[in-house]
Amino acid sequence: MTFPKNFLWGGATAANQIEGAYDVDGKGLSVTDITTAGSVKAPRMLTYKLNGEFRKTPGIPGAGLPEGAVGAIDPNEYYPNHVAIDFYHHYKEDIKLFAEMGFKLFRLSIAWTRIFPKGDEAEPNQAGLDFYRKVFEECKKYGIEPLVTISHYEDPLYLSEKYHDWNDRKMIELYEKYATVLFKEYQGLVKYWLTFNEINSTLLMLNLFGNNVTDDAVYQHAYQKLHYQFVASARAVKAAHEIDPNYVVGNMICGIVNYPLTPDPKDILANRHSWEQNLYYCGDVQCKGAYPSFAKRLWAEHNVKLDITDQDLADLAAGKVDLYTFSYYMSNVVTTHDVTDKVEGNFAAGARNPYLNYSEWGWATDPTGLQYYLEIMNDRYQLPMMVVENGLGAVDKIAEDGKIHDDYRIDYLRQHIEAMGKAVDNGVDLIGYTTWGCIDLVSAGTGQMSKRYGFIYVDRDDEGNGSLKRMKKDSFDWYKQVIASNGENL
Ligand code: BGP
Repeated sequence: MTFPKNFLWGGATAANQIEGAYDVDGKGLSVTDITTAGSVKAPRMLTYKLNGEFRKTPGIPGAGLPEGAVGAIDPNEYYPNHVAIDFYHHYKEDIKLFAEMGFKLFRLSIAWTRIFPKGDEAEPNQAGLDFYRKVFEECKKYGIEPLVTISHYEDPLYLSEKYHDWNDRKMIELYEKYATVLFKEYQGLVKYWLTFNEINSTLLMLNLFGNNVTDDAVYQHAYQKLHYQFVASARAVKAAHEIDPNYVVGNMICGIVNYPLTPDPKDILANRHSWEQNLYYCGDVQCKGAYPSFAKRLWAEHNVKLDITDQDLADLAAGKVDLYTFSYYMSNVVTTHDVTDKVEGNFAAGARNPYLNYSEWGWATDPTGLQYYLEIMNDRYQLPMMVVENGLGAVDKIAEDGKIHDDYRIDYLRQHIEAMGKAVDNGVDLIGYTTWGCIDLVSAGTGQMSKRYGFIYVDRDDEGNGSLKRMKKDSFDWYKQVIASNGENL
């Protein structure tokens, strides 16, 4: 197993899950700033609290915010993202620790609301631009390349309410303007960009994870939102290439592998169709620059009629991504049969795969699925690839010797790195790997701090208590040795 010589090892985060300082230096409210902590079973991204009451969106993160949601911050409520791990004030210390592990790549996102607080101002907020400049300069000091997600589930709340979660083509130009500001501002400091985090989650949420949305209006919203995001993404790719031909711009897909539960041909076909809806639909548009032939079937199934112009189609063709990136945590099974053996958890529900073990949150550990996914997508798109999220969310305990012995995390990562190595040996053009939550952060799905992924422990609990002190876990030294040996010494 040999990883390419300049393989980009590193870690990944998102602004709203690490930065805190949610209202500092002119930042506006993001949709994530009004979400409170959820629970193991209730995916938080689908829930928000307004006037003391939990409400559910129609199945799409950020969708359906009612009038009055803007400014609905209850002083008596705990919002985990408001402080998070306070990366805003600890970034130097944190990047130094990443450098000590030997990171070549650090994935982070930019909070749109630091740059444009409401999302549609004429001029960007200078303090927001300055913050990310300082972060990128700090990375550069250590030879760490930033990998920047332009939008990671953190739309400006003002825009989300005004345009009903991307249900208006006006969002395209606002996003394009925001992205263009970034491409101009950080030229020379950033090379790798991702347009939208897990863009396909809009579709995944509809009928995976125990959601069984059948309402055509919800599909209409989901596909229209995606169309506007595809055009916004394509226009951003084009702008990036015009501003700097060296920019490498990728998509980002939530890479959940599905398997048929039985050899019943009906299950095999259902599984293929789930790949089409959940993975290929977004991947094809962003990598091939056009809608796939099965799109017509998907739209017809739910009477979806889309606002698509000829200019949109030209934009899609002109804005193909340079890089295919994805997150990978688990696999699921698909069946047309009734099942009794089910798994339940946060973002994981349905039939249980008897060959796999499940985490406390119901996520199946499946390294072979990662190899399978890499080989399929390499074949389909023939693009360089990066795994930009992967890891094990687990509760860590400080042992009597004052250390954190997270051998379970090391085991999980070792198996997945081995799987990537096998894919590389089979010819997959894999160029980078960033583990999710390289430093402990607020869980997106639950709002918990106790669902930890990091090599670096952060002293903060689910209620917001703790000193925010950073501590190296056992996995810290292990990952350092993995990077130093370019994946040989696992
Ligand atoms: C992905 C998101 C991340 C991250 C990760 C882990 O879907 O892109 O933001 O949070 O999942 O999920 P969780 O935080 O729910 O454990």
